[in-house]
Order: sequence, then structure tokens, then C-alpha cells
Amino acid sequence: MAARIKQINLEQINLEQINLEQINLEQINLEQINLEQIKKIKAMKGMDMNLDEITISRAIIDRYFEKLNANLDVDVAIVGGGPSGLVAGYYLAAAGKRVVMYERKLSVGGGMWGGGMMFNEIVVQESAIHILREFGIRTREYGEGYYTADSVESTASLIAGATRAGLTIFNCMSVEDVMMRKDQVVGLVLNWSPVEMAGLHVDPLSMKTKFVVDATGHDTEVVEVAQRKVPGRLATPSGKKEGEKSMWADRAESMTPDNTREIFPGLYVAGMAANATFGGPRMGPIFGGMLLSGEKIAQDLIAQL
Ligand code: 48H
Repeated sequence: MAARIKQINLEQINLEQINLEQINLEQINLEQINLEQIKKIKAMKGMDMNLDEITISRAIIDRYFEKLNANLDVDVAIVGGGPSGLVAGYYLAAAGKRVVMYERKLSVGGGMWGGGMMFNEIVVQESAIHILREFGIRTREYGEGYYTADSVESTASLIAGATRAGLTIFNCMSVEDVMMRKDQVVGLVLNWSPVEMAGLHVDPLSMKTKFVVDATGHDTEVVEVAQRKVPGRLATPSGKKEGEKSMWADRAESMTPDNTREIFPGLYVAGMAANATFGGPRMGPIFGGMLLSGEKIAQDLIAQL
């Protein structure tokens, strides 16, 4: 027994942590005391360190500002965290580009979580299946050329894949304007979404980027801003946003990648925003076009960077 007690390094014991009143010496069998086991039990119960609230706060503040500072001047800024933006962000980050995403909502993923009418399955056609596979998303063939995937698994995997590849996402942040130099979009104007929602008069901050991708979905918010600032000068037949047309899945899906392109120097459109800008129809809950659009914009920008 004496030999075992010698193994205990008394210097490592913090006596202040020991509540002597709770110790019943008669119950303690010293032969059974194994300090390693005690350490493991304490770690399992979260008792292995003294947690300090101020350190926790400092850790969050320091790490957040590191991220914010590191993303004030980047290669590509993606506005909107739906499927097209996430896929674009993934390929750009995987190619080593400095890419950041701003998403208004607390949760990233846009309109993919809800599948069709909240039936949480999505349909993806053969031509885009390679993208789901790239993210490790499981699919099942439904009919010839049609595949289904669980929309929650799909959305969560796009987010995980993109962030792990190096995409930095700022959620709860809204893009309210663009920064321009002569005839070129060169950055974004940012504010907290809660500021926007509460209608508070708080001035924004700005960031610089070589390219902006409007992936804001049906609302095409960045294109709307550009249209107000440089009226009639968008790269569409009318010079303005053409507007989204009614449901026609087949046509919409084939048009989406073609519509994914530059709309004004420095400003690109992807996903549903591309169709709404160039007057394409909507397609409902088939997501191949969104994924292919994200892949295409990434390829285009990688070639230019
Ligand atoms: C920050 C913003 C801002 C802003 C908007 O709608 P999304 O999912 O976008 P896509 O194009 O990747 O996917 C479209 C798809 O989900 C869809 O709706 C389909 C296929 N519809 C077919 C049909 O027929 O209806 O995501 C856009 C994201 C959202 O999360 C917005 O919150 C966000 O952009 N957003 N973020 N600043 N100014 N505006």
C-alpha cells in the first residue's frame, strides 16, 4: 500500500478543490486509488479544468475578429448561402482561392432544406450527380436519369464540405450595397441582418474583392442594387433585370448554367439569381441546375484569378 501512495504526486493535487467534509476516509480503499482513472473520470465529467467565462468570451471575440480581418480583401465574395453559392464556394476554396460568403439568415443553406413543399427530399438529374458525389451525399435512383437525396443530408453536407475546403461564411450578415470604382464592382457593403430587420439607422462596413457573385436566389438582391446604381447597363438584352418566368423545369434547368455569367464588370450571377436576371423560368425542387451553376461560376472565376 505504501508503494502505491508513493505514486501519487502530491504537488499535482489542488487541495483547494478537495472538499474534506465530503471525504469519508473509512470508505476509501487506498489500494484501489488510481490517479489516471481519476483524471479520466474528471475529464468525462468536465471537471478537469476550471472554466472561465471571460476566457470563453475572449476566445470567441479574438477568433471572430481574426476571421473578419482576414476577409476584408479577397478574391471572390459570394452573396447568399444557398446551394449554388455553397458549391461555388467549395470549388473556389478547394482551388486555393480566398473566398468569403455572406448569408443574411442564421442558418446557411437557402431553399434546399425544405425539398419540395417541405417534403424533405430533393431531385437531381444525372448531369449533376457528380457534384453530390463530390460532397459524399447519398443518392437513390428513382427513374431513368432522376435521383433523389435527403435534403437535410444534402444541405448539411454542402455546408460542411465548403467550409472544410476553406470557404469562410459570415451568417447573420446582409449585403446592402456594392462598392464601385468607375465601371467596376470592387466590393460589398455589409451590415448585420438584425440591424436591417430592426430598421436601425446604423452605418455599414465595406470589404474589397476581385469578383462578386450574386447567389441570392429569386430576389437577386445584388443585381437589384447594381440596377439602381447603374440604370440600364446590365449585360441583359434590355440592360435591366429581365425577371424570372413561370415554371418550366426542363427549360429552366438547361438555361441555368448558360445564364451563370457576368452581368456587370466584377459582378456575376449564379443559381436562381442567374435565371431571374436573364429571364429564365423557375424549375421547382430539382436542384441539378443550382449545383451546376455553382460549379460553372467557380470554373469561370478560377480561370480568371
Ligand atoms: C446576404 C442574402 C441576401 C443579402 C438573399 O434561394 P437560395 O437557395 O439560392 P440558390 O439560387 O442557390 O438556390 C435556389 C433554390 O434554393 C430555389 O429556390 C429553387 C431551386 N427554386 C425553384 C423554384 O421554382 O422555386 O439561397 C439564397 C440565399 C438565402 O439563404 C438568402 O437568405 C440569402 O441568399 N440572401 N444574404 N445578403 N442581401 N439576399
